[in-house]
Amino acid sequence: MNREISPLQAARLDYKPKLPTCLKMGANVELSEGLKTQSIADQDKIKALFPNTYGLPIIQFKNQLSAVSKLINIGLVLSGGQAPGGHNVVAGIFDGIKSISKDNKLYGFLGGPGGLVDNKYIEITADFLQNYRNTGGFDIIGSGRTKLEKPEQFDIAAKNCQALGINAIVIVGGDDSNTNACLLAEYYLAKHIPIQVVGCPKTIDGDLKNEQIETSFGFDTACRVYSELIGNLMRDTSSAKKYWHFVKLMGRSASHITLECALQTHPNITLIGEEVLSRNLKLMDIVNDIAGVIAKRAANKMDYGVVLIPEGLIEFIPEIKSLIAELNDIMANYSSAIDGIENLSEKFDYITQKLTPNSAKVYLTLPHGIRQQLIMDRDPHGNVQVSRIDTEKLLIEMLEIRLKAWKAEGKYKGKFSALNHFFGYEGRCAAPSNFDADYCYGLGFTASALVGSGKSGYMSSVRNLTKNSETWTAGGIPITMMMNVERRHGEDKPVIQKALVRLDKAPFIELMKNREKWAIENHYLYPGPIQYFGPSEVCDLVTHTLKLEQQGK
Ligand code: FBP
Repeated sequence: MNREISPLQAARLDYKPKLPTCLKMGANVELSEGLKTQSIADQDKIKALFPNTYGLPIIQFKNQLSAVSKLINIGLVLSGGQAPGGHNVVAGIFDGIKSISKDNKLYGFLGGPGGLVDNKYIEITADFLQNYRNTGGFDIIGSGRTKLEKPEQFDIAAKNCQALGINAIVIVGGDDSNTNACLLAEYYLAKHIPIQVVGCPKTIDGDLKNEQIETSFGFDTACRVYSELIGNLMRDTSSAKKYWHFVKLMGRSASHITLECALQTHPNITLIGEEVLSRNLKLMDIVNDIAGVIAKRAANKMDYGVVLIPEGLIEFIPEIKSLIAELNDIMANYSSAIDGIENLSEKFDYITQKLTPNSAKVYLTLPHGIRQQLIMDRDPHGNVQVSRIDTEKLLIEMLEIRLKAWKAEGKYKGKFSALNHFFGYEGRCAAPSNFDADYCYGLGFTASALVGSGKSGYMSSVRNLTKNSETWTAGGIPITMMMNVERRHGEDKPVIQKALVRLDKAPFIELMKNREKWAIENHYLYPGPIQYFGPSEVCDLVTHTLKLEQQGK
């Protein structure tokens, strides 16, 4: 292919990702199997729903076996939001199966889980893959958010796979997609359909992790990209000293990205959704807290600063959480009536009448723009699309009113000029850091080794990540082990438990220790761009979150 690439792209194509030692000679591995496992909660219910995949042992790879050629054809699906490193998962799977037999094949289903059902695929060959190694994005085969959870879809997928001679599906996705991977594995085992299913932990949000999965891939790179940009804003604002920058950061539910970026850059204010919920803060409390810091800095002649806001904040504010839950029901039951109302005020009136008095009051206090954003289409999982809600603008609007009032009362003597930003999509497809490049390649290779060992219902796992990659370990974690039962859209569903920010754990405690100091003085840190070569190139420079969480383990 004759195409123009940048010097950095060329250098990254040549980068050789590191593998855990146990995989260096290939994906034909000897296994060490642990004891039977159980789900984190609701054991009886999960066991009943997953009779064939419940209780499987944790697997750790040991030594390499002598080369045994096995026929493995894998069908790959990239599911959900993009995360840096996805292409290296593909490369790891490809190199892994080829290390078992050069005749093995990798097929990529196009556009996410939908491609598996619609039978849209390509064969991934060495030449084709060559241009994607160590690059960001999921553009190699595309991604999508179609839910794969119905037996009819499972049957069609099996038919499509069998026509291609595929004997295993690897699903690269977040908590919901891996839950569905396990449903698929269970279904095929129950029906004696000879297709294994293995998952890979992906999401920049960092909320697919637990005792066994140390981090999801993409979190490292995305946080580094955002932190570079936040550092740049800090330099700018401490030069001109005239703007408050309100930065909303991706992370649909959990605030891990915001917390990590705060630890990397030391902003003046960091909001953490999970803390808002636990302190039962109202929107007005949050506004008052921020206004307090702005007033204090103004008293020190610092009419500038940086505020970090997780995009999921709005859903953690108790009064808005209840409002959203009611709106979800209204949207589900009356969507065509609502769509039919053209006049916006009439639309708001119609919705307000259907809300409980408390929620109606909250809804009516919100600016029109936010009211409208709260009734936009839900994603295929029924979630509000928080990346499309301008929480940062809402806070600025409310602060302008509050600070004006405080000025009139003589409580604030400053000038408030605010700019809003949203850092989300900019970080999801960056070329993976060395950490993500290595981690993802290892996850893909591990997925091949799990398939080669005949396993199904497992998530690929590479551990010991705070150490040098030479000492990383690899294996598989039974997906049922991460599950509990949750109420989703009025039904009890088995799901992988989402990892929210824990207020009793080291990363949040680290923020708390420094919060006051960072608010009033300037302790800005400028991490700069991701370094693929040079002082921070070594992959054992991991995120603060991972380092702090793994400390003492
Ligand atoms: P995943 O959970 O699928 O990894 O997606 C994460 C995410 O990037 C969120 O941070 C964000 O809210 C959402 O995707 C945006 O979704 P979309 O790409 O559909 O706009």
